[in-house]
Amino acid sequence: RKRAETSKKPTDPETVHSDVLAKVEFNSGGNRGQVTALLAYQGLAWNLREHLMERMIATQNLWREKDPKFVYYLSAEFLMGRSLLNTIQNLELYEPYAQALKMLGYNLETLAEKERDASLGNGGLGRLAACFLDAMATMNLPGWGYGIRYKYGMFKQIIKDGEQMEVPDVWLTDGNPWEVRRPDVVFPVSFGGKLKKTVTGSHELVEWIPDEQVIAMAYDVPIPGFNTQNTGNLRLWESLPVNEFDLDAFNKGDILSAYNEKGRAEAITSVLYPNDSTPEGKALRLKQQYFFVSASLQDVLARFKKVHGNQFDLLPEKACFQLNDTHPTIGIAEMVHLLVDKEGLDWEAAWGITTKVFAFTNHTIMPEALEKWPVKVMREFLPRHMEIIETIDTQWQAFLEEKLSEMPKAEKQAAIDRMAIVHPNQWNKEEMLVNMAHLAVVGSHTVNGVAQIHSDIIKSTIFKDFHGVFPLKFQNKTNGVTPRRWLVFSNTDLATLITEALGTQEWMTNCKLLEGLKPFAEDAEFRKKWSAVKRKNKERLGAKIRELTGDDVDTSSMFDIQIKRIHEYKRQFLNVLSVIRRYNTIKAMTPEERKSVVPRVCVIAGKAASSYERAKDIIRLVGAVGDTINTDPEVRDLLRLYFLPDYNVSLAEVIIPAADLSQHISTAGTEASGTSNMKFQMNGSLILGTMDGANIEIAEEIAAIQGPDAKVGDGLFIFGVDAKDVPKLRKERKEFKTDPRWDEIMDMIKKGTFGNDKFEALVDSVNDMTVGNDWFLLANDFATYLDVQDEVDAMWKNQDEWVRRSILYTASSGKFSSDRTISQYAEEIWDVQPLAVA
Ligand code: 26M
Repeated sequence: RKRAETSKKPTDPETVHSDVLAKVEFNSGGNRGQVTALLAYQGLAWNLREHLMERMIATQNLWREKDPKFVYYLSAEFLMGRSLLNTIQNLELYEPYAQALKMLGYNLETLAEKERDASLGNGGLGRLAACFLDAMATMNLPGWGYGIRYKYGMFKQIIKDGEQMEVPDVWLTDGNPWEVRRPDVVFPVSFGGKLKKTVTGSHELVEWIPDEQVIAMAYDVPIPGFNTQNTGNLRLWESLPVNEFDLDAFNKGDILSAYNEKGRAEAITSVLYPNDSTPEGKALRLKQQYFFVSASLQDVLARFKKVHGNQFDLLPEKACFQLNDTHPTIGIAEMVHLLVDKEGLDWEAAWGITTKVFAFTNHTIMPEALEKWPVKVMREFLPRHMEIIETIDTQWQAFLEEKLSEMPKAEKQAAIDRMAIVHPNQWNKEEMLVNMAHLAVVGSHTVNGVAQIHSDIIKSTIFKDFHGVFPLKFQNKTNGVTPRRWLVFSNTDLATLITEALGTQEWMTNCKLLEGLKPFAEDAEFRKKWSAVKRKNKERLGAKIRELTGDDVDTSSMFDIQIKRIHEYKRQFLNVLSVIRRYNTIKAMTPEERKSVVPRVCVIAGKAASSYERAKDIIRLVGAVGDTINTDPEVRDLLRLYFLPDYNVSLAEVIIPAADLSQHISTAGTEASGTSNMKFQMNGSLILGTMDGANIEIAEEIAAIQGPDAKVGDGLFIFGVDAKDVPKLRKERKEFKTDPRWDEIMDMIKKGTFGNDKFEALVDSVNDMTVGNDWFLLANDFATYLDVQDEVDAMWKNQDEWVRRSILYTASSGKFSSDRTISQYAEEIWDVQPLAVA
C-alpha cells in the first residue's frame, strides 16, 4: 500500500522517525535520548494529527466549494475508543510507521495501548454513532457528527470484594492529540429567565431574557475514512463561563463565589451520564442536551447564512439532522426558536422547515427509558422552548381533531390524549410531562428503528397511534458496524487470511464480497488456517485474562463470551444459572464421565449503571460463582467463569476475535438490535441467542448462505420464547411451573453455596412468582437454554463442522457493515450524495 498522492507530508520511515523525535522534543519537552513509551505514543500521535488536518481541510474546502447537502448526526454519545491504529491504518501508513517506531525501539501495537479510550458513550447507541462516522467518512458522504466533549467519560469499573466500584474516567490529563481546540468557533447558550412579549397588531413578538449564559467552544476531531482522502469531522462542544471568574467577588475576599460561574458553566460538559436504557430525569442532563444541540444548530445556521443569506426555505436542500434517540430532540424546539425569534420567520414557515430537516432514530422500547421531562423543569431552564413545545402540541392536537374526525368522540379524544406531547404523569396526575419521543415523531419527517423486528414493534406499541396517522413516516434501518475497526484492524491475521483467499482486499469496503469465502468452508487446509488464527487470538485473550485475574486458562477450551451492559433484560443472570448447572453436572460425574466434558472458559463483562442494584447483584454473583468454580480442583480444568473488569471498546477488540461462542440471550422483543452480535459474526464466533433484535437478520443471512434448503436458525444455537408470545406468557407467569433444576440452583444460591448471602433480592426478582416477578421470563427460557447448550457441546466435538460454520458466519456477515446501513440512511432518509476529494 502506498500513501495518498496528494499528501504533502513525507511518510518514509526515516522522515517519520525524525518527525516523531522532533514532536517528542518540541511538543512534549521530552529528551530525544530517553523516549519513553508514552512520549513515543504522543510524538507519533502529534505527527499523525498533521496528516489528519491536511486531509480534513482538503475535504472541507471541497465541500465548501461544491455546497452539497450535509447530514449532521446529533448524538449525546460517541464511543470512539482509541484512535492511533485506526488512523495509521485508515491512512494506509502502517508499514512506514511501524518501521519508524522500530528505529525508536518500540513495537506499534504495544505503544498503541498507551492511549486512553475516548469513552464518550454508554454502550450500543454511542458505539453505533462512532461506527456511523467511520462509514460516512469512508463513503465520502458530506456529514459531521455533533456532540459533547465530556471531561469525564464512562466511569472506570473496578471490582472490589466482588462489587462494582465506579471511578471517574480522567481521560484528558495527558492531553488529546486527536482533537483541535477551536477558540474561533464559539456560540453563546442561554438558560432560565423570563419571556417578554410585545404585540404589534396581529403579530406577537416574543423575547427570551435568559438569566444564565455560557459559551460553547468547539473541538474538532478529524474522522479519517478508509482508503480515501476524505476526512470527516466530529465537532464536540465544551461549556465555558462567559466571564472567567467574578473579579468583583474575588476582590471583596469572596474567593469561593468568585469561581461560582466557572464551576456552574463547566459542570454542563463535565460528565457523561452513565445510564444505559434507564435515564434519570436530572436537570443537568437537560442542560447538557440543550447546550450541545443549540451550539450545533447555531453553527450550522451560521455556515448556511454565509452562503445562502436568509433564504431559509433552502435549508432542507442543504442540511438534515439525524436525532440519535430522543437525547437531542430539544433541537426541534430550538430550530423553531432560532428561525422565529432570531431570524424573524413566521411560525408556519419555521415549522415547515423544521419538519423537513429532522429525522429520528429510536433505540429502545423499554418504557422507563423513554425520556419525559417535567414541564416545571423545562419551563425553569428553557421558558421559550417550553412555550414553543406547547404551541407545537396545540397545533398537533388540532391537526389530529381534523384527521381523526371520523372517529367517535370519546375514542378520538383518547387517541389524541395518547399522542399528546405534553401530558400528565401517569403515576402523579398533578405533574405534567413533555414526552420527548412524541415531540421527535411529530417534528421529524422520518422515524426509524434499528433492526427489522424492532421497527415492526415500535409501529405496533409505543408509536402505534402515530403509525396510524403517518404510516409512511416509519422506516427500518438495521444497524451495522465498521468492518475496519471490528475485523480488519482488531483481527489482522483473519483479515490477511481472507484477503489471501479472495485475492483482493476490496471486501474491506464492499463486505458482500465476503460471500466469496463460502467454498473455502469446505477446504480442510483453509479450515486449519482459520482455526490457527482463532487459536492465536485466544492466546492473546488468555494473556489478557492472566493480566486481569492472575489465572491461566487453557486456550484449547471453548471460549464462551457474553459482553454488554449489565441489564436484567439482557439476562446475564440466565447465563450464570446455566454455568451453575454445568458445575453441578460435572461435580456429579465420575472421573471417567468427566473425560467427555467439553472444557469451557466462560467470560462475562460489562458495566452496570451506578444506581442499578439488580445489575450490580448480577456482577457480584458472577464473581462469587467464578470464585467457587475456578478454585474447585475437580472442575477447574473443565469449566471456568470470569468477570472481566472495565469492559470498554479496547477490551472488546481483544475479546471478540477470540470468541468461539458468543451469547445474545435477551428476552425476545426487548433488545432493539444489538451490535456486538454483528461483530462476533464477522469474527467467526458462533452465536447462541434468542430470536431478538438483529439476531434474527443474522440468522437469515447465515441461512441464506447455506442455500435454499437451510431454515432460519440453522447453523446458530437459537432458543427461547417468541416475541409474539411474550405478553401472554407474562400474564401467565404466576402459574408457570419451574424446572426442578432451576429450583435446585435457586436453593443453592439462597443457602450461600457461593460464599455470599446477599443474593436474595436477585433470586426473588426471577423467582417470586406470587408477586408477579420474572418480567424477563428467565424461568420460561431456562430449560430450552440448557438444551441448546448441550447442542453447543455436541457441535464442538465435531471441530470440522464447527470451523465450517465459523467460516460461513464471516462469509455471510456483509449485510452488517455500517457502510450498508449508512448508504440506506443516505438514500432513504437524508438524500445526501458522496463527494470525494480527488
Ligand atoms: C438517557 C438519559 C439520561 C442518561 C442516559 C440516557 C441513555 C443513554 C444511553 C439512555 C439510553 C441509552 O442507550 C440506549 C442504547 O444504547 N440502546 C441500544 O442501542 C443500540 C444501537 O441501536 C442497539 O443495538 C441496542 O439494542 C440498544 O439497547
